[in-house]
Amino acid sequence: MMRNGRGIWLAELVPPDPERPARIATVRQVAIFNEQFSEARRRRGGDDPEKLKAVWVNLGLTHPGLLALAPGLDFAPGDFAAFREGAPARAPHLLDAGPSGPDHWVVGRADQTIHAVLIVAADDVDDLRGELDTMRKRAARHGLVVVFEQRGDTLPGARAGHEHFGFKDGISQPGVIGFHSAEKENPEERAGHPGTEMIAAGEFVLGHPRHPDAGGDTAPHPHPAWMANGAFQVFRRLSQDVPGWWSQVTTRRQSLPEDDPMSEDLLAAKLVGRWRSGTPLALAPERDNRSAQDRSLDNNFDYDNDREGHKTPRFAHIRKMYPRDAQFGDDRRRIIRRGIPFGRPFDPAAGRGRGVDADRGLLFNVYMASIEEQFEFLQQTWANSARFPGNAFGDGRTDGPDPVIGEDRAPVELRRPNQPDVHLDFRRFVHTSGAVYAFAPALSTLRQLAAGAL
Ligand code: N7H
Repeated sequence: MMRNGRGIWLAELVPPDPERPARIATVRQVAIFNEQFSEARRRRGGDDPEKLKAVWVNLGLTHPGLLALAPGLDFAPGDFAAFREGAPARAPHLLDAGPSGPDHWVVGRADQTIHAVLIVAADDVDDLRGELDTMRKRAARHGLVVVFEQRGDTLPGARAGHEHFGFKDGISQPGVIGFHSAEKENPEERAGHPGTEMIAAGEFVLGHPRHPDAGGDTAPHPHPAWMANGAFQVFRRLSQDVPGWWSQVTTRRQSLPEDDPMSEDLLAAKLVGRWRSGTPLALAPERDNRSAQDRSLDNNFDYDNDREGHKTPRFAHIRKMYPRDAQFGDDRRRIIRRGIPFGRPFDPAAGRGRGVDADRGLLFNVYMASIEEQFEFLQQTWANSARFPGNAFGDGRTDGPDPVIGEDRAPVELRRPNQPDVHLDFRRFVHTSGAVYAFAPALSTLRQLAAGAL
């Protein structure tokens, strides 16, 4: 039976009766809609279909949040240390210190108790306002407090789909076995998405076999039955200093000899691993041949023929995050990224709130089966470490940390054929301004929680 305001609030979002529709979207509903949307857009020659609009609600619960709904809830046989301890306690492992330290966060600080992360996504701004209004009233009615609210938006006009530094985002996502269909000729690849590897569902949701490790083991992560089909969620509010980033690119370019052929654009692409348009350096190492490039091939590459990092540096953000090389066991490190920019684009001529006076960045929001083995590993062991992948390649070379999200003051080694290596120091222009670790339960579990049955 429902015991408190929180339980009643949850029951309004997710009625315990499975016959009654829930306000929380399932992954499958969203996937079907996205498929229809893409199809309609194709039919309209690339324009968004006006009639096809939706509002989606997603709910993640923190460790204290789950316990508030179901006191004494049993997590055995899992450990879930990162989730239990929470994001601020884990910050030192991730080198979130100084301006990125948890005391400065606007959300997720140790002195804020957060129970839930509610995401409301809509195609239409009035629909969004309407849904938020309903959500706020419902929360107030049941004595819930909105600790923090953050608006996120796709950037306007030609910047749509790009993040604030100007790079196209959301190009590479894992294919999920049993959810996406595989290519008939090559079942390891997602149908219609060349280069997109199919990964076992157990890497993203609990209760399913994992991607085989080096010894062939596919055992799912240990978890209690109520966690099956749920995913861990890492939310990070990452502030970006856009002018700082680009002025650094300019000054570092200027530190190279005048006759060096490296353009500022190429240097920026070397830091990310893709040109601003999204074209990967692996396929276009000298200049962005976007018009000649088939967009569907933007993911169809690996770094096997570029061991030295002459095309895509070994420190480049996308290479650090997904080395596309089985020897790193990266199939077990993938994450499903569902981020969106916050703040208005940097455009100082447009007046207040558009220049350095305003905060802007990425609402980094990702899903996975293990926070420690996926998000934290990527940040700590690959992004922050100057010695990855040199140490793993066994050539002992130190290439530098990830210059986008890695440790501040990243000294990186730029390697090019027939030229001496160039050593460049990069400050980090992304800082953490909030973080919450949550768990997004399956709908059936939310119904049980709402019924007070767990
Ligand atoms: Fe990254 N950026 O603009 O530089 N990211 N990222 N990221 N990121 C990616 O390939 C960026 C962050 C990953 O599959 C692209 O889809 C920025 C964190 C992963 O080849 C661009 C921030 C973590 C991938 C950026 C930021 C990751 C990826 C290319 C912070 C995890 C896929 C788009 C403000 C710890 C790699 C694409 C692959 C891609 C940027 C954060 C991880 C442009 C600005 C914290 C796994």
